Parts: sequence; C-alpha cells; structure tokens
Amino acid sequence: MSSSATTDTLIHKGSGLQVVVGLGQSGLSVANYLTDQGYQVAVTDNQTTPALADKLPAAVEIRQFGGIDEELLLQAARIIISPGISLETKAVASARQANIPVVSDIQLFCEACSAPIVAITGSNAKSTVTTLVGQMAKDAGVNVGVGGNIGVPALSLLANSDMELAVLELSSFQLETVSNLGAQVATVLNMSPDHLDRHGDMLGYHQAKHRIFQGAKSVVVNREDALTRPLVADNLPRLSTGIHAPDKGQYGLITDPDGQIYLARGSDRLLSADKLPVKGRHNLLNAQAALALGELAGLPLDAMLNTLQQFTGLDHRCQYVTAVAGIDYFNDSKGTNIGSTMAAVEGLGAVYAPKDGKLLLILGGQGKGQQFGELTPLINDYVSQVLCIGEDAKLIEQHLREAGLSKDVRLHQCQTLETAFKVIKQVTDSSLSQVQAVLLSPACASFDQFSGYAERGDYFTQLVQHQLAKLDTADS
Ligand code: UMA
Ligand code: ADP
Repeated sequence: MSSSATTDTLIHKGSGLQVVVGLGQSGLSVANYLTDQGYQVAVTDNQTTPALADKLPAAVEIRQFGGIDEELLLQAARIIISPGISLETKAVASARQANIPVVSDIQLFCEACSAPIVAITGSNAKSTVTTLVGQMAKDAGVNVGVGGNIGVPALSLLANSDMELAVLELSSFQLETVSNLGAQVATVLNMSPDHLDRHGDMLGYHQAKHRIFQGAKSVVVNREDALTRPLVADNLPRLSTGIHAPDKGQYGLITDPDGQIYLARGSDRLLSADKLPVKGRHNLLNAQAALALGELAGLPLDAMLNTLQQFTGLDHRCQYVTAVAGIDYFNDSKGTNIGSTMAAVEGLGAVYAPKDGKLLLILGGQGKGQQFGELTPLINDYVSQVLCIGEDAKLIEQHLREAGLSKDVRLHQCQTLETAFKVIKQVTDSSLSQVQAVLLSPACASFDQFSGYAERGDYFTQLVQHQLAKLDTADS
C-alpha cells in the first residue's frame, strides 16, 4: 500500500480526523470542503494512483492508496464514504462495528445548506425530473443549484452563496448513509429492482431509498406505485401523480373522448400532451412529478408549463438517432435496469404496433442480480428479435426463456455491439422482417465493455451512422 504519510503521523494529530473513502468526484469534493472548513482530512482508495490524487488540496497529507486502509479508518472521528463503495467493504464494516460514524457527502451538504432542498430519488427518471425541476426554477428566475448523482457533487453547489433552491438527484447509495435530510419536498419517483447486488434484496433497496423522506416538509408520491409512499403516517402536505384522472388537488392525466390527453391538476387541464416535445406515458408521469415538486417548492405554474414545452429530453434516454433504410434507431443506453427497459419497450412498442411493426431489442451487459424474466410479457407483445450482448447475455436468455419467451421471438447471442450490428443487417435485409425500429435499451450496467452508459450509447450511435454512411456509398 502506498502513502505519503504514515498512519503513525496521524495518531499525533488529534481526534477530529475525517477520513474520505474513495477518491472519485464526490470524494474530492468532500476533501476540498472539509479542508476549507479547517478539518484534518485523510483519503484512502483502492487504486494505487487514483486519477484525481493530484487535485487534492496540499493540506490532505495522509493519502493511503492501493487499498481501503482499515487501520486508518479505525482512527477516524468520522468516515465520509463515496457512493460507489459498499458499506460491507471489510475495512468499512470494521469501522462501523467500532461505532465510528459513516456518512455520505449528502449528509455534509444538508447540514450546511441553508436553501430549501428538492430531493429526488427513484429507480428511473431521476436525472430527467431533476433536470426539469432545475430548469423550471431557472426559467422562473430562481437562483438554483442542481447536483448530486446527476454528476455534479452536491457539496460543490455550496460555492454559490446566493443559492435560493437546491435540486438534488439522490441514489440509493448516497441515501443509505443520510439521516434527517430535511428536504423542503422529497420524492421516490418509482421503484423497480436495481442495484440488488449491492443492497441484497428489494427490502434493502427500498429502505435505502425511503431515507429521503426523513425530516421532509412535504412529499410527492406516485399513485401507481405503492412502494413510493412514505411508510410512516404523517400530516405532511402531499401531492400525487398518476396516469388516471386525478382527484381534486392532485396531478394526473385527463383523456378526452376523442383521445386527446391532458396533463391535469384536479379537473383543470393544464397542458395538452402533444405540446410536450418528449413522448411516451412515462414522460407524462415525469412532467407531473416535476410540476408537483415545483409546486411544493413554490415555483409558479406558468413558468413550469413553459419549461415543459421546451424540454426535449436528455441524451441516451429513448433518444431518436436516425432512420437507416426505413428503420428507426433509438438509443436508450441509460436504460440500465428492467424498469427503464420496460418503459422503453412499452412506450415505443405502442407507437409501432398499430403499423404492424415490431421492435428489435438489444439487451445485456452486467445484470446486477436482476430477474430478466419480467421483461418476457412485453417482449412477446412488442418485440420480434432480441439481441443479447455482454457479460450476462446467457443468463438473460435463460431468464427470458424460463419465463415463456414466445416462439415468434428470435433470440441471437451476439456478445458485442459490433456483432449485433451484423445481425441487424441480416434481419432488416430480409423481406420477412417485421422490424420497424431498433432499440438499444440494455436493462444492464455497461461496465463490462464500456466506461459507462454514455460511451455505450455513443458507440451505438456511431455504428448506426456507419451503417447509414455505407448505405449512402452503395447508393452513389
Ligand atoms: N473505489 C474504491 N473501492 C471500491 C469502489 C470504488 O476505492 O470498492 C474508488 C475508486 O477507485 C474511485 C472512487 O472510489 O477512485 C470512485 O468513487 P465512486 O464510485 O463513488 O464515484 P464518484 O466519482 O465519487 O461518483 C459518485 C457517483 N458514483 C456512483 O455512485 C458509482 C456518481 O454517480 C455521481 O454522479 C457522483 O458521485 C457525484 O455525486 C454515477 C452513478 O453511476 C453517475 N451512479 C449510480 C447510478 O446512477 O445508477 C448510482
Ligand atoms: P435515472 O437518473 O433514474 O437513471 P433517467 O432520467 O436518466 O433516470 O432515465 C433512465 C432511464 O429510465 C432511461 O432509459 C429512460 O428512458 C427511462 N425512464 C424515464 N422516465 C421513466 C419512468 N417514469 N419510468 C420508467 N423508466 C423511465
């Protein structure tokens, strides 16, 4: 294990040692924040030379790299753990056993932040709803900070001393070590299995997510998903969202006899769904969640409705790429769990089914302990070809077949995206193909083959463009 100061040094430095575990983006933000506050800070990371080590403030003298240093942790007054590191890691578990407090950067943030916090978690749609609420606040002229799991460490928002509202996307990893967040408004947008390899089971995952409600002043719940309701009975102001017509004072959808759908609050039609640039039922739920969160954070309705009409969605989320030889291609690389892939297959499947079209679905990567059989009924309805890639490709096939995959659905083992594109060409060249759209929505993490979902989505887009270019060359 390498270090620039021995653990003996720190024994002499008193009892207030703050040990940062993991030197990624959040670990670095914690080290910066705590040294600014005058604390003595030490850092430890599994990597021998973490990329961000040279960005650490000079005041951080104790740097134990090449392993999480148990001896160091046992000397901490407080441990600030990075979200990517499990509480079950041996050194961390020993420190907890010794009653040393273990918190996340979000705990430090909520203790220091004087602006009201909008706290958003859920299995899916967190980034979309967080971005929407942030944009709504900005469009209403509010000095807003947007951060958390979305990629901007929450503590970095504190640099804006005039911040009037903080909008935080929070993951289950960040929440499992947060107490009394005290949000102005908190929500669990939806719950479906994810990160079970880390949380053990749905109960553990649910418990971590629901910590978001601790100390909340108001809440937003999804009527369609009982797992999003806070478990303790309370008298907090509460708004709900859902796909059916809403009760008085709640959000929902009103569908007119001619099929026109409206975002609604009680009996008030707020906005026709076709005014939203983003499509699909899940996006209408996301829009309602943003409106409800914004309302409870005090944002004006007119500004929020304006924002909804400008929002074209985030990259890698059911993003239309282009059409090649009459086939539409969609990049949903951020579909990293079964719940998001179900929303994509259902949303797009319903667009092509009336035209007798089917989807070609690319699944696979790291399965995170999920049961892929849950996808089978929707695949049987809307998909004619499944292409499996990545580490858990065989397991996915096994789960889909055990759950009764229809004999009308062809499944191909492809290993990589390149091979998948060779199969796509064969399939779509056939005159018998019903495929009208190709959807990358892997329901898996990408880390077996890519640095993250963005690299996987970019590579998919590149392969689509390559196919298009080949076609253009053949035509000319
Ligand atoms: N490390 C160890 N031991 C381990 C695991 C990691 O030492 O067992 C070290 C690595 O060597 C690395 C550091 O920890 O140096 C990385 O820490 P990290 O994985 O916690 O990543 P950060 O860079 O701090 O980014 C984290 C979030 N990452 C994770 O939760 C995995 C980012 O969410 C978040 O944007 C960022 O904080 C700012 O708040 C990413 C994510 O993938 C986008 N989130 C998951 C998701 O959305 O599904 C939860
Ligand atoms: P998160 O930050 O929770 O991962 P994103 O907004 O990045 O959420 O979207 C992740 C995936 O979830 C994308 O594939 C997206 O198409 C899908 N998705 C978006 N909204 C919903 C929803 N309401 N229910 C299920 N899936 C959704």
